[in-house]
Amino acid sequence: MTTLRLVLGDITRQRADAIVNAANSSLLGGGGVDGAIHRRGGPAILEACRALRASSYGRGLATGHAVATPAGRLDALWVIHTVGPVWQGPDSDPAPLVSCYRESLRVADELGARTVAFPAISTGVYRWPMADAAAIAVESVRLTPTEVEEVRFVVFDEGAYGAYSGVLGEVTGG
Ligand code: AR6
Repeated sequence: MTTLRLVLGDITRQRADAIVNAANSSLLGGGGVDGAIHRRGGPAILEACRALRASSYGRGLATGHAVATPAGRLDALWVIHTVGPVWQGPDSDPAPLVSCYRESLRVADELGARTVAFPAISTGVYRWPMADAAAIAVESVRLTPTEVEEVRFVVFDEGAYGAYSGVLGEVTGG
């Protein structure tokens, strides 16, 4: 049974076995969560990402996929990098965003991670509307079989907190 929690705050301040990064295909950093993770985690994360690009991920990480690196100086063992889809308007296919959550949990299971912190993937630079992304995030985690004991959704502002708490309330009936 996986417990779902909601936290308002900076994901780079979280203590968890794994922290999920809203990365891009290059795996070489960016803004938002990605920039914050690399800044606070230090150069070990980028070194590990470069090693991935030099080996199994020569063409980068595809949208909806996930891969882990060590977490450097973060209060975590691993960073799980995943690439969300860019919002293309109301006809956007949610499947790649669902896949980010499913694949991140699959990688977490491979690592033996029991606590995993997720940001609101795709809702920043990639512009996915928060209410829709929150529903997809919660539903995807709820429907993914996993050994992870705690999934923590870490959101950055009150609007996102409201969107997630609405969906989590519906899910738990509370
Ligand atoms: N802690 C928690 N949430 C945060 C933090 C933080 N420190 N910083 C931002 N957010 P984004 P994306 C929220 O843009 O949309 C990067 O350049 C933010 O308010 O980080 O998947 C990558 O390299 C938003 O709700 O991710 C890619 O190129 C959410 O996290 C691209 O952005 C996600 O915003 C990925 O875009």
